[in-house]
Amino acid sequence: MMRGRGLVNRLAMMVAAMLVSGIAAASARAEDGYDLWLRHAPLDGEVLARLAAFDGPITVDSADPTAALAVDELRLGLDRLRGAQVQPSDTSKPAAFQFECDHRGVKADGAFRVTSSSNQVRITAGAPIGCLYASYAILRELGQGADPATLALDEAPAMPLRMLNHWDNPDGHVERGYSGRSIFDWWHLPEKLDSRMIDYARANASIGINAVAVNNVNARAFMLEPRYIAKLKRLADAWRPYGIRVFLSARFSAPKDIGGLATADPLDPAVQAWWQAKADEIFAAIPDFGGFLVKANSEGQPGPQDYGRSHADGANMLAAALGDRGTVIWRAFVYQAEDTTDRTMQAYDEFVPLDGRFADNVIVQVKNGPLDFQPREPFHPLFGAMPGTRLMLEAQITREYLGQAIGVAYLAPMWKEVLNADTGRGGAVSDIVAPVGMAGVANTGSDRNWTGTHFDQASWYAFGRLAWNPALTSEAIAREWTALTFTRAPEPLRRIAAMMAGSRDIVAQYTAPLGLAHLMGTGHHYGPAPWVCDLERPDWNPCYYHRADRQGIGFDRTAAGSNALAQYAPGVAARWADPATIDSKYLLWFHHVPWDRRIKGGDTLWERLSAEYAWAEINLRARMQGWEALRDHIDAERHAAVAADMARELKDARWWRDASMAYWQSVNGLPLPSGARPIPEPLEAYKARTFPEAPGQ
Ligand code: GCV
Repeated sequence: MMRGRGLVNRLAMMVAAMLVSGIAAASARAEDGYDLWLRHAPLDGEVLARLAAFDGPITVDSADPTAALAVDELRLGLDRLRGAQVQPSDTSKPAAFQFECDHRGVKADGAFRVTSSSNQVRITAGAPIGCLYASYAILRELGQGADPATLALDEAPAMPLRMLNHWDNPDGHVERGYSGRSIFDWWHLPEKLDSRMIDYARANASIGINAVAVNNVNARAFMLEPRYIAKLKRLADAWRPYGIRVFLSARFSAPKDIGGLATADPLDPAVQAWWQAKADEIFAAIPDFGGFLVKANSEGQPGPQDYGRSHADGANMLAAALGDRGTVIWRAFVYQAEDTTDRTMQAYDEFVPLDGRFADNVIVQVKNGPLDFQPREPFHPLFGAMPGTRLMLEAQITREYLGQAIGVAYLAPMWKEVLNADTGRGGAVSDIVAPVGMAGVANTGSDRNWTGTHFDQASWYAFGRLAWNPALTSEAIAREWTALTFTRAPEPLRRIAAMMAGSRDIVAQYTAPLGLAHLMGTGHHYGPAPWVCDLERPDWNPCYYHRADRQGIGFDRTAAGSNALAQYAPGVAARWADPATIDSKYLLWFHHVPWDRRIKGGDTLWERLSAEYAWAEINLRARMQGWEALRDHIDAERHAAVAADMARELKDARWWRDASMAYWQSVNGLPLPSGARPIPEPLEAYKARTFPEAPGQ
């Protein structure tokens, strides 16, 4: 009896202590991924002991709401890191964490400095947002096991605009979304604000994201109506303390669609007045409104060319309406149905002649490659080719063409590939976009873990970290994210980060080997369909891109073909001009190569193509075994979820290989290379597969 009562009392005391510390929910909560990289798993051992000396209060010199959040976030994070050992801070002691959020010596753009001594951490920032970023940075360091007594950070964001673009529709469907429904509850706004909106803002602020375009670039004009402005205002007010400005995707024809005008011609004074009044109305509700994101004259969207005007005419008209209050982000993702010699060349052809003609508050947003977020593309030739225009990089975090939240594809290596690419025209892509910014097409949704798979959180994280500092390596970011999200134990951490590092290459290997592109299913973009050749627009057909015939495969973009190579600086073009020397990952992007041509490494093209698929399968199996070996280091719920993701990816990779090889064989008439696994089903069986249930369409 006595012993039993003693145990009950001890348990009661533990529960009380947990409630005091505010961690009850955290420790009781299953690891379902909702907390992202902000779970702040309790420290132990020596690292925890080092934190004990920092038991004085947290002080701040500012009454600003963002400064208050900096304190709250740090306190919450420290409490969680201290786990069951947390004590209320000793207010008789000097400050353990001292914030100065209005420090003249630090820039006000979010920069901060952190210095520390044996029992005190001092944070200085030029503005409260710098203090908030510093809180997250301190927690990031401590969460990786850093010694609080030796913290020394001096950081500033490399890019002014660090933005997420949501392709979320007002009805809750997300275009190219694979993680549930939209996180935005337009139905209940503005009266009700879902608490997820705050968690979303925290997650974004913790990685430095400072702008969000809330709606699809395939925009609905009614989102500019007063009732939507009221909804947007509620979001803007909620996110302001986290340093996040809202942007709206604007439909160019809105003056006609909802404004009662007969035209949306950007040179028409009535149209100009309509946008001016609209901008004034939005700024009256949301003084720090970011501006408009516009997809114009692309894939059926309206635009200035409908009136014989240029992209610059359209963008500048909107820019004048915003004035110095906001920014127009004008997308360079354009291609016309009529001009189909080589779709990858159209943006360059349309935009380069407009260089220098965009207003100062216009940014042209350029996808990483010239086609469309394929698993692998060379960098977009517009980077470096428009020195008189502010260009920002558009990346896709959601995996439209990279497996759609199935399996693992960590995308930082892909973005680093483009950021590091030397344009041959005065710097790397990162040099060109760093003064402006980077946008990522969001992969968030209503799924409990936000992103469909646990590992897809890593790409969201990495996107923010790279926009903050493009010099970070994808490996370092993977290690950081793994420590915060899964485990700090060095060996499992090393193995997980290594798995992540090669994951995108594996997807490219089985969906787009050797520089092939756009081989996926029509509409939903899921799975292989290289056989599709008869869609109404030539440049929507996989055949248009792979150009496979009896002799060979690949798109000739040399001078003998479309000459897209000439859009690159001569030094860059020279690197890719010769099929014998080009990096094989771009071989079939730039060259049409005979099936029997011996390529780098000695195999024939046909043998090598077959081998790429086989290697992908081997890599995926090895990764599954590697994950299985980590079972004891990962909580059961997330371990099982990831194992299931990996199994599905292996199945899909085998399908990609079988269906693709069956089709290539039907074109080239060659036997399978020796040693290749037989193809289990006839080509017709692969062609017959349909996926009406595929999400994101
Ligand atoms: C939002 C690709 C996608 C479209 C997307 C478009 C774009 O074509 O498949 O869903 O539309 O890119 O970036 O505008």
